[in-house]
Amino acid sequence: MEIQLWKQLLEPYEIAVEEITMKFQHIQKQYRQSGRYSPVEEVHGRVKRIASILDKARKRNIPENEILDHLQDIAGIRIICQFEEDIYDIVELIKGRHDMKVLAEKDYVKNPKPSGYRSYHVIVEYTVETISGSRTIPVELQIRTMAMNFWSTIEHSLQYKYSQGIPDEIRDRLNSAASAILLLDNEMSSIHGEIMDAQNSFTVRANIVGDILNNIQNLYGVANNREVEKIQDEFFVIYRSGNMDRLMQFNRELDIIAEGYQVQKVKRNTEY
Ligand code: 0O2
Repeated sequence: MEIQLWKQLLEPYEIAVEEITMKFQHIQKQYRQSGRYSPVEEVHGRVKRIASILDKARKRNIPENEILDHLQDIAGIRIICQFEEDIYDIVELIKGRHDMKVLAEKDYVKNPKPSGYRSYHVIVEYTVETISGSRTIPVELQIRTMAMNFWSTIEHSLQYKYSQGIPDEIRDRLNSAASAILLLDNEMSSIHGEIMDAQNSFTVRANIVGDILNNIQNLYGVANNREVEKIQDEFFVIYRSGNMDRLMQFNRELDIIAEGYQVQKVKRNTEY
């Protein structure tokens, strides 16, 4: 099949990868904007390269004209999270969506592959609108922790390097690295609550500071400069004190002042 034709056939997969990646980025943004911990830490997407598609099809004896019917990971999304628990929250989140239907799932977290590979795979059916109409295609979502991702990225590149098979000595080291990763994930899970509390209070604080700075900036256009400078100085004193209650109280008072001038926070700063 010509490369040009392949490119055309892969267009719906490109659209699906772009859309789903963006949707998960929005989920992360929504969590963070509302000051909540996001189970989604990072999202990456890719369409399998034509050479890899042909390679996989050849290994499985799939005729070229049937490849798209048999390969379910041509469109792939990787969702990275911090804790093993997050993986299962994300799986539930996927199952609750109306824009994707779960076709299959494989839990390599609870049942690791003999290689030591751990990750949760969900195959969903997803519909995209193209200029030639709707196309429903499978998309593979791989959900894993940062630690699992680290291991599998290294192991994957070694698979490429040693196309005839990873030497035993390196395989042994990969196995002990896999055990260390498992231990790391378990350790992190055991202090899950502590870490989440710290991250949540960081996000809440960042949102409040963002709101205050926004209000101060907006007040500069309408209020007396001396008055705004006074507010700003007061803010810096409270900010440096690190007292969260005072910061929240100051934010509420400033909201009332800004409301008086009708310049109340136009835009919340969501950066973190
Ligand atoms: P790429 O380059 O990432 O796209 P099979 O591939 O035959 O084992 P199946 O049914 O295609 O099985 O799906 P499975 O087992 O769920 O694995 C699909 C994808 O998971 C692989 O795609 C890898 O991305 C990842 N994966 C599975 N096993 C391993 C492993 O042992 N090590 C690493 N690093 N990744 C793994 P591709 O097409 O193999 O590769």
